[in-house]
Amino acid sequence: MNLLVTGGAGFIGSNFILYWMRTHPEDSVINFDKLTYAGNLENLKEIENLPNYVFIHGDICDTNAVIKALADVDTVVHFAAESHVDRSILESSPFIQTNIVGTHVLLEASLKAGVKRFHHVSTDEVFGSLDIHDSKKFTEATPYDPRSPYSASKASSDHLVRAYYHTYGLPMTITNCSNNYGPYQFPEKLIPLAITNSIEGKKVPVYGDGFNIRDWLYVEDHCRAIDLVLQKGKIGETYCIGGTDQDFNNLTIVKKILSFLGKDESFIEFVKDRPGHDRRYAINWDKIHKELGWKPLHDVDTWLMKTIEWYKNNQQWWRHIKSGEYQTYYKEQYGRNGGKT
Ligand code: NAD
Ligand code: TDX
Repeated sequence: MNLLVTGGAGFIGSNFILYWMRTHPEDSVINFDKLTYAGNLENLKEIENLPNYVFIHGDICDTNAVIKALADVDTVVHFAAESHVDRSILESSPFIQTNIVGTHVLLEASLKAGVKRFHHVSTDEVFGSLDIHDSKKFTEATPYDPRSPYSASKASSDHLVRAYYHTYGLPMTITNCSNNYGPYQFPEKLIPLAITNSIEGKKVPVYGDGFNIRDWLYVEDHCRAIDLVLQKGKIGETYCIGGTDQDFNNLTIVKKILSFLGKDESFIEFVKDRPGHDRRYAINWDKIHKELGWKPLHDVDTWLMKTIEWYKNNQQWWRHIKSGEYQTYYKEQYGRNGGKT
């Protein structure tokens, strides 16, 4: 396969490229990335000199650059996005631009280039919020009900991808997955923020009462799922991908991290809640399990410990990030006093 991976310098995209080069060494990969604050070519050091890997510094909103990049491509795997909910609340325009307009540019160009597969990476957040006392889970049939500028922009992109399939026959697949965690995740998201703050001896900010629930998916399990969808998934279909069978609220996840790092609960700091904070996400991943044989390789504790080990062993990677522009964002998001309640 000749793949174009958009957003390949970000967290999931770079894990996906590293995974792909390892498991499909005969394939070629073009990484097309704008290198926003979230893009980091450091993540790809170990493969950057391979003859079948090329990096293109480009914006998915730039039609000419996208058309040029697609010249010999048969498969597009679309990760590029603005991905952080809190940033979408502070300023939504880049989310509309990249996630909606950028996806549209990519769809048009992919259709014209005649790609054999357009795989769109989306999120469970498009389905809205479940009740914490409910046992219901999101499935491929759950109606869309996005509630943040981020999830609304991702929902729009999903609708566009489906429209290009139904109207023009673009051969697409979509995956809607839950919260990812693992190596190379930017320390603005809960798990890497909690791990790195704890290592630094800082408090971990927990929004609201900490009872919000997320479904946690280890990034390598996610990459394996996308691989299966590309190899065996049905054109036009959507697959939900989740990482757990059981609900874990944010407090439980943070307490696990603190305990694995030998810290006590005094490191938890309850801060002002996120506006419109979705209460619970939970994924029923029966379809991808039954149809494609996918399941997570390990449980959350095992993957969480592996993730913590990675952050302990790669401090230069995240300390460098946390010493830059990140500090301005952190102050704006958490306030001078840490946004305490
Ligand atoms: P990320 O923020 O770590 O990386 C995004 C990457 O996209 C960066 O490398 C950035 O430079 C690039 N990018 C941004 N705008 C671009 C543009 N206009 N043109 C080209 N490149 C651009 O994101 P992530 O966490 O790796 O998420 C990847 C995808 O997976 C996103 O589509 C996101 O919505 C989806 N997703 C993420 C999660 C999660 O938990 N992280 C869960 C579900 C779905
Ligand atoms: O400091 C924090 N304190 C806190 O309590 C942060 C950053 C988050 N939280 C809470 C909010 C959520 O309930 O933790 C939970 C997880 O938050 P994030 O890591 O910001 O992820 P979330 O908002 O759930 O969205 C993530 O999963 C779905 C990704 O950022 C999205 O890109 C993806 O689509």
